[in-house]
Amino acid sequence: MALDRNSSPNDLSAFWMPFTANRQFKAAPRMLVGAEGMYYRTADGRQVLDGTAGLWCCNAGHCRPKITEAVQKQVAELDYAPAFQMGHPKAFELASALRDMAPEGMEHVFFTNSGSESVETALKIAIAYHRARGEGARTRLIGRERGYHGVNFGGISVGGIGPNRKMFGSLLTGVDHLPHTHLPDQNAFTRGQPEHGANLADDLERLVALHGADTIAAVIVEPMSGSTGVLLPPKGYLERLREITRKHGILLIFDEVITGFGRLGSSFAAEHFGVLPDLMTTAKGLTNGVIPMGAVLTTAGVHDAFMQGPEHMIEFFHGYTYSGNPIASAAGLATLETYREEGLFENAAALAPYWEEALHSLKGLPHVIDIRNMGLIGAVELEPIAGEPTKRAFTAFLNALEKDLMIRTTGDIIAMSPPLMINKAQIDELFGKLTDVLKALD
Ligand code: PXG
Repeated sequence: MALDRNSSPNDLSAFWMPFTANRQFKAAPRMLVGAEGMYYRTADGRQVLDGTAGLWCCNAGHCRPKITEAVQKQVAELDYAPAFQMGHPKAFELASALRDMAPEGMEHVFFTNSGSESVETALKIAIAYHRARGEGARTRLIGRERGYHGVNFGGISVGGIGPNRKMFGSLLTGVDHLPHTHLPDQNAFTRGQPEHGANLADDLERLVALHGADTIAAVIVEPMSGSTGVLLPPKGYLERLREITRKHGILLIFDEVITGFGRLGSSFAAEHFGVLPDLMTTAKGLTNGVIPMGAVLTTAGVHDAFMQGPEHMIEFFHGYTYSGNPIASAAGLATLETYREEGLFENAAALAPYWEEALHSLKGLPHVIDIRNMGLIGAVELEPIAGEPTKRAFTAFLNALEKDLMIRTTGDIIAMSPPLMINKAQIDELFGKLTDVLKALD
């Protein structure tokens, strides 16, 4: 009998799985074999409600016809075109479409293949930008504690998650960090942006005094931290960061890999919060997760600084074999069309209050020490089991899956970010199941 690799691989040992407890997984595998709309299908035929849009990326839901057809058509028409010194129309079309949906002032788009690559690209643009303008001493990068900027060396250097950094040597030099903005004592159970903590942005003045503004290239932050447990910017915080960076000629990079493409009910967090950075990193929802792709958006000022010297010369010595790949570009165009045609960002904005209400109804359940939300994002922080951090939330994740609900956990925080096509009945289904899971937790 032919082996059905779609439902049951016969050997799990070769695949070293990313960010996974490999031994635990392989002892009790959790396989997804299909998906449609809001639901995954498991190998044993169950329909699992997707509470996380895959990994925060399938914002339009799963196997959406327009995106599927665009990919199928493109792969048969132009499979690949060299990314360097050659072009193909769809990459230009997608860049224009992105510019059009981005906040006013974002003018140019550099394509990558992931959020991590977008971060590396943005950091390199920032350093090279200053050098191109004759300020080559501006090489320092400033990130933030608990920040997540992917897993490459630049990203983990500016990132602030201990376990993602500590095994990997000395990282980039010349990096410093702002304090994180998670203040549970003052802000627990806040709906939306917390009141306290804007002053934490002033720490940037301390770093400027310490290092000298003329050595600092850029500050990179997630406007809302996702993977570190849904940490919202305190009211006034991002505005303050913008003010201080502008004052000192430091570029501000918003890492919008999670917050981009409707997650907060707006195209991007920059628009949502009314703060315009100099660069924005994106990925994930750009292609609905269907084909790997990322993009860095920049202002005209940043881009134009590179457009000098002889015209036959390459202006920026950076790029990837798959930058603007035709199939990814086709997927991106169809994804943006799907968002627009179905009004998915508007749906996210319209449902956000209902989502908030349902989420905060979990207050008072066992072990729940904080709840945070914005747009279609929610987090439930659990009291860790003494001496066994992460175990309580991981158990909740496993138990939720038993009840046909997929959530994400980071530390002892449950994070949820459903596809933006979710409806009220599915929000009820999600929080109904999660309530049962939390009530039964030890
Ligand atoms: N920046 C941010 C803000 C991210 O959230 C990346 C960069 C890196 O993207 P890539 O495409 O290289 O993975 C991310 C990725 C989770 C989770 O469950 C979050 C991410 C990835 C996987 C899981 O929190 N964020």
